[in-house]
Amino acid sequence: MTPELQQKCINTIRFLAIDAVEKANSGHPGMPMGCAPAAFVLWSRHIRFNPREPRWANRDRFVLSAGHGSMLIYAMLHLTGYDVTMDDLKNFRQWGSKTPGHPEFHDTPGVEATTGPLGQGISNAVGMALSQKMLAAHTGAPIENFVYGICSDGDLMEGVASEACSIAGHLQLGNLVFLYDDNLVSLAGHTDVTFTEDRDKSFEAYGWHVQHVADGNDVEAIDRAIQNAKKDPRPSMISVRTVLGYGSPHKANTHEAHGSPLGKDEVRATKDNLGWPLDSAFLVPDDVRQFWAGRIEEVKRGYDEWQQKFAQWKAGNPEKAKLWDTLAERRTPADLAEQLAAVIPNPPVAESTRKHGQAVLQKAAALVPGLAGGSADLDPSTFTHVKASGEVQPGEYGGRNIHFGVREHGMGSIVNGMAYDGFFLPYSATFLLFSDYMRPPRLAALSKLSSIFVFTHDSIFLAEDGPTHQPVEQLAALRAIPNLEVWRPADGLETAASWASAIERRDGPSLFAFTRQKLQPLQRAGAASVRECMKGAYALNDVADPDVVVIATGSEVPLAQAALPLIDSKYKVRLVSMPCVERFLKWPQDEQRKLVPRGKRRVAVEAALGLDWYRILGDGLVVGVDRFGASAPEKALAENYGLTPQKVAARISTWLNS
Ligand SMILES: Cc1ncc(C[n+]2csc(CCOP(=O)(O)OP(=O)(O)O)c2C)c(N)n1
Repeated sequence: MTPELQQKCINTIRFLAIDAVEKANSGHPGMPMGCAPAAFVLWSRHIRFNPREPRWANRDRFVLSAGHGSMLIYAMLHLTGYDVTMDDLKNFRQWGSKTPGHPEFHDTPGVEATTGPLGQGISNAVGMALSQKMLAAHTGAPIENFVYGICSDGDLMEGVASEACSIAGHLQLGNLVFLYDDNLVSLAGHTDVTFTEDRDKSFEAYGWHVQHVADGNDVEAIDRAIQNAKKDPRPSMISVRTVLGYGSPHKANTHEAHGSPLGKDEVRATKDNLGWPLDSAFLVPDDVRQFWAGRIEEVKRGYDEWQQKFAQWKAGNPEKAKLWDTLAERRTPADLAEQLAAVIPNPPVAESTRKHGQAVLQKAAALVPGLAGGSADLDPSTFTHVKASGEVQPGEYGGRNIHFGVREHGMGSIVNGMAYDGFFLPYSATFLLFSDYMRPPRLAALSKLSSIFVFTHDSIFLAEDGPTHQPVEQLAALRAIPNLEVWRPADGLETAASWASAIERRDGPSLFAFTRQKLQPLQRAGAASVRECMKGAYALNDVADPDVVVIATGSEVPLAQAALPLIDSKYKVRLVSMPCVERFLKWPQDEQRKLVPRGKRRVAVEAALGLDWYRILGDGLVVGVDRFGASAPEKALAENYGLTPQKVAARISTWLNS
């Protein structure tokens, strides 16, 4: 390839980004302008892909952590033959387009992760790299790929990136290669006012291999660094000194090039400066197209060769091939829920739902080989360690217990990264209060990932540890996330239903709120069915034509059941257990009304802030917790917060009679 053609290829990327941002009249041109040479090197010499099969198992993954530079990846996907057309580029940031403002997993073939919240992409990439290491170790399949990415100053300033990169270094994820767009400029100005730590030392301390490229336009130097990175057994960070908005005579190296169109005059001046046809828009010169056509052919040959190798491996390893298919297709037994329910003691015993969760998880892991995860240094409290599985350790990826350390945010993002990758069904675990340190459930919900978030110690009734550890408003906040199913089971059967539902769910994440404290067994009329619990709500005592419906979840179901006989006897009370509000709200309206009839008085009992209950209660009563908790034994808390059977019954009766 001549130096002229190479330069043309690079400038094509720059001007596709510039023109799309200009046409949309919004977006971020500066990052793609600076990173175009790095992107060119990555896709023309390293990344192995198949545009016809974007989810090819052995593809190299690419994650644009600096998601604001989305036009960079859209331009690359267009040039490399993915189903991202020129019209799609022209529709950048428009309603229903394949080219939204920030990359979104389900919107664009070739986009591996939804990015934009800085720090997430690089942390997801750690999860993908771990997933591929584990896939290779579990199956022995010929996995030979890398997870590449580009991150920015903003990414590395975010704490979540430090958490995830620390784990990546510890676990020696040598299949992870990141380029750092080290342009010294962020959104509001130069980084000398915010970010002067020695990044090299930070990453070396994490156990990464660190290299520098002094000039972001030096294609050969970038190439050499990537080659070195691939040979090194550690994860790699290649710091590339780029110029934000490179080529723009008046805006390069200023934050003005970061997040707004260059403007008509500056676009012309930039075209003039870089020798690009002045009146062109969305230009891809013929020889540039030809070059990429050649590259597509080249990677196709690599794809064909690998597919052959893979087919041979499968033929020679029927057992492992079966495991591969089980993971790839996420096969689960048809009677999963029943098998999980069978591990619950019968007749039921007083137990915490975290402890029930432990028993269910052991069985689930035996039935679902892709189930893998761990806690943020809380296994002895969350009970989420799988005894029959090995540990994931540096250089050893054949286990399924992952030790995330005290890094909740990183854990959530790594779990999402594994879920994006799609082979393992990942779970995290910590205390419910620390969901405040861990917001990735939102991105999992947005991206329709099957991540599972286990939270224990789910109310003030964790007791003596006090209000810093006692969740109050967290359930309401989590239930406010669209497409997240929040399960708060009341006993072993509902716990089995929660796990079964989460494992079977294909269109979004699930979250569990398990108790620390033991719960009295529920009084169930007749044989209870796990499938009924999986619907998310059901009546525990079927009273025809009730005057009042009391809805409870988790630890407050046995409490409400104990309160029931103490409520003013002139009222007929139906008690509903609602382990998953979101599932109930998906029922057809007439079904909902059969369980919670229209015009009847309604009460919710839940040891949490009741904000979210008014969706169902209307002007009903919430018996909950509307202030911070306190450090005290469980009994004293129940007395002082009005959550004894007597006090709950008295409160409901007074309200009914008022
Ligand atoms: C978590 C998060 N906080 C804030 C933002 C808003 N934001 C977008 S880009 C950016 C910083 C841009 O600086 P840098 O990462 O260096 O990108 P560059 O300007 O070099 O493209 C900020 C603060 C965000 N996207 N995510």
